[in-house]
Amino acid sequence: MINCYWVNTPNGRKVSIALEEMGVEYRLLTAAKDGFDILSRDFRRINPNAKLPAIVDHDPPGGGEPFAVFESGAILIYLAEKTGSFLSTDTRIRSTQLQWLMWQMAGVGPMHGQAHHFHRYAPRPPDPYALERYTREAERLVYVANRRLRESPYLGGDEYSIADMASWPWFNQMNVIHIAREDFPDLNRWFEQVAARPAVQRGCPRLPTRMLEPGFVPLDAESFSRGFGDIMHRANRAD
Ligand SMILES: N[C@@H](CCC(=O)N[C@@H](CS)C(=O)NCC(=O)O)C(=O)O
Repeated sequence: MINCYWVNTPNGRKVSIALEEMGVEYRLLTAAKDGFDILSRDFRRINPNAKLPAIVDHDPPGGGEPFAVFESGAILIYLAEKTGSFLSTDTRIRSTQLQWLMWQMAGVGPMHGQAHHFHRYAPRPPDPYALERYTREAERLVYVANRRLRESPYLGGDEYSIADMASWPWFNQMNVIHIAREDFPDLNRWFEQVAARPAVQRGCPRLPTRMLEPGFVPLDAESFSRGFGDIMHRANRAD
């Protein structure tokens, strides 16, 4: 049994999609339903970075104590290796799949994440330079993906892999940052193909329309502080 500490965001959905694809027995735990606090010392024993997602495998390969994994990319690799699926054992293919996974983790995630932040949550009016910088960089990465998917069925090559699971949830929400997926036909072809997979539909249930629409989301002072402000920073500075 794997406990998955989860939040319904693109990083969270990568892992729920992977768990569904790989047929692993798991339990999704959310802060609201299960009462954990990512800013607590207890949670930092699972994820020292105090973020979601994170997993605890109660039946790790080789046995022994339950094993915790944080960072969505590391979780995808761990699950792929545990189940022997969606990550090739051929050196070249595996490297290509990992290159596109790392590209997502180091590029698409942070850049689209910051673009989402400035479009949705930054105290208004957002800094125009920050808004432009992150939106343009996010868009540049979409061009890179579109070109890649013109020459290759999937991001990691001929086979669907954890590289696709990592990028798909982010490309599902691009209109929030005013990038229309329909303007990128090769990316769109791949997107629809992945969207049709039953495991993807189970791991990423249809999102409420408000999550897919552009627009500022006002947060009350406490939610803002816990997510982005003083409460979050104070908790992360504490021993
Ligand atoms: N690089 C990390 C990013 C983790 C991250 O920033 N998670 C966000 C959600 S996407 C988070 O935990 N935010 C605080 C919260 O949701 O309460 C990963 O891919 O796992």
